[in-house]
Order: sequence, then structure tokens, then C-alpha cells
Amino acid sequence: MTGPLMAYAADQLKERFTVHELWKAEDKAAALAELKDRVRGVAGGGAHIKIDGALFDALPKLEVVSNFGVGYDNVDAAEAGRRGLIVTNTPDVLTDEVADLAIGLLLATVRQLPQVDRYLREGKWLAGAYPLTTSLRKRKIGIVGLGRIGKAVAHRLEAFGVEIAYHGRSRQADVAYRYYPSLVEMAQDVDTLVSVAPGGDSTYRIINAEVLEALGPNGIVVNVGRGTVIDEPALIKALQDKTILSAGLDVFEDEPRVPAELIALDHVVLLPHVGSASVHTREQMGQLLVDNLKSWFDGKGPLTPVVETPWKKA
Ligand code: A2R
Repeated sequence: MTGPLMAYAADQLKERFTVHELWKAEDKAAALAELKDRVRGVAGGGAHIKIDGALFDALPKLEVVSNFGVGYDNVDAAEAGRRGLIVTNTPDVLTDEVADLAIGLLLATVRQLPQVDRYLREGKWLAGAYPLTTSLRKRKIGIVGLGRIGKAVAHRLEAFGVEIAYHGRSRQADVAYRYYPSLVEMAQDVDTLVSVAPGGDSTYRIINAEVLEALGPNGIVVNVGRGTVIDEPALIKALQDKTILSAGLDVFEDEPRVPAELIALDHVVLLPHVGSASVHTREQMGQLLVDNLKSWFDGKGPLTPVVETPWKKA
């Protein structure tokens, strides 16, 4: 294990395997040298230790990396693929939970729910009603990354009667929403962006100053994918000078460190990366992490390999 995992998953791993807890070692290089010829699987989670070529070099007997989470930008999966290693993630089991959270965060941002709650607690209601807010009515929503979670968000949004468009590298065959190959062009036509795109080089800061400018003064950005997808300094500036209206963020570039400039802005809603963080869904994710490793070491192949390390049964 490269980082702490919930007991639900860790206990199952310890029942079946000999588990070494790398993040607890004070001298990680020495711990790795000692484990060199014994480690065949890695259970990864969070950003504690980068799972990359250097780790693969240190563990020559490694066969499989089972990642906790659908996003695996903490793993160099392309390098794993080149070396014939398998990487697995935890897709599908968290889709509905993250989509629910995205809708909650969107509504919280539009109707300022945390701010309104604070208003009541601070006794301000006694002096008068909370100022009127913006509305979800008549909003046009552009989804960045219409994958499993993006589609679940869109499906929920249909019930709200808002217009839906999306941007990604390719058109999705199974939906009728308007597709924009250009993110800037979509931002020009919508007033709300919901980002559910993965991290990594290809999405690094694609929601940049130009996109925020195109979104305009009524613009709202919601991000439940990865913090690196937004140019955070550009977002802060756009919020400070009112280039856009507001933002609802569950993910940040350098978690758990959130820029003080964002925290200082009262009109944004900030969550500590809780998209999938319910007991139910985290247990499902933990189970899939465990089941991938069990399946692999039972000789049955991985259950959910990532695209960079496809699996073909021999
Ligand atoms: O680009 P496409 O057509 O392959 O669509 C994928 C989109 N995507 C991108 N969109 C714009 N620019 C890119 N460079 C780019 N790379 C990928 O993101 C696809 O529609 C979507 C990802 O969907 P799934 O792979 O089905 O992932 P899922 O389960 O929806 O999770 C999305 C992300 C995770 O990677 C975590 O970062 C987070 O949500 O939890």
C-alpha cells in the first residue's frame, strides 16, 4: 500500500496478502530496497506516493497496480503499459455519487446555500431577508468531459429543464446534446461550465483565462473532476475582477492546500474533494480495488484495467 486505505479495504487486503505500508516507512528508499524482490502488487490511493517509473524500477517483480479512484493521474499508466504492467481503477461504482454531488454543488453555488446558511446562523435574518440570488432557470450548461460521470450529471440536469452542451475530444454517439470540439466556443454559448474531465497533461489548465472571459459575467464554473483542469490563478483573477460570477469547486490543483485567495472570496463554494466520499460509495470503491487484486492473483486477469494497460486473456 502506497498510502492509507479505509479499513474496509485494507483489512481484506491483509487477510489475503502480505501487506507492506510504504507510506509509514521513514526511509522509503530503504523500505523499497528491502521489499525489492517480494512486491508483486501495489494498492494505491491518493497522492501520497507517485506511482511512476521510479517506483516500477524499485519493484522489478511488480505485476499490477490497483488504484483507489476512477481518476489515476497519480499513476504513470502509459509507463506501466510500456512495461507490460496492469493498472486498474474504480470506474462506475462512484458515478452516481459524484454526479449527485455535482448537482448539489451546482445548486449550492447558484443559490448560495452555504452563504445563506451562515446568514441565518449569524442572526442576520432577524434584521432582514437574504439578498436575492442568481438562478438555475434559463441557464445553459456546458459539461467538460461527457464520460460516465458527465453523462450521469447531464441525465440529472435534464430533469431541471436546462439546456445542455458538452466538450470533449470526441463526439459521443449516444447523446443528442450539442457537441463543441472547441471549449472556448462552448464557453461563449453557455453561462455555466461543469467539469468532470480527468487530470493529466491533456487537460492541464484547459479552463483558462480565455475560456473564463468567454463564459462572461454571469458565468459559473463547477469542478468535480480534477483541479488541474482549471488554471487556478486565472480563475482567482476572474472571480476577483468579476469576469465571471462564481465557482463551486470540489477539487484543487494542490490538494489539500487551497489558495488563500479562493478562501477569501465569500461568493464561491469550496468543498474538500468529497465527490465520492460517502460510506456506501467508498466501500464499493474499496471492494473493487481489492477484487481487482484478488482476480489478478487468482489468474483471472484484472476486472477494470485502464485504457493504457489493456488486458487480453491468453
Ligand atoms: O475526450 P473524450 O471524448 O475521450 O472524452 C473524455 C473526456 N476527456 C477530455 N475532454 C477534453 N479534453 C481532454 N483532453 C479530455 N480527456 C478526456 O473526459 C470523457 O468523456 C471524459 C472522462 O470520462 P470517463 O473516462 O468515463 O471518466 P469518468 O468515470 O466519467 O470520470 C471522470 C473523472 C475522473 O478521471 C476523475 O478525475 C474524476 O472524474 O473523478
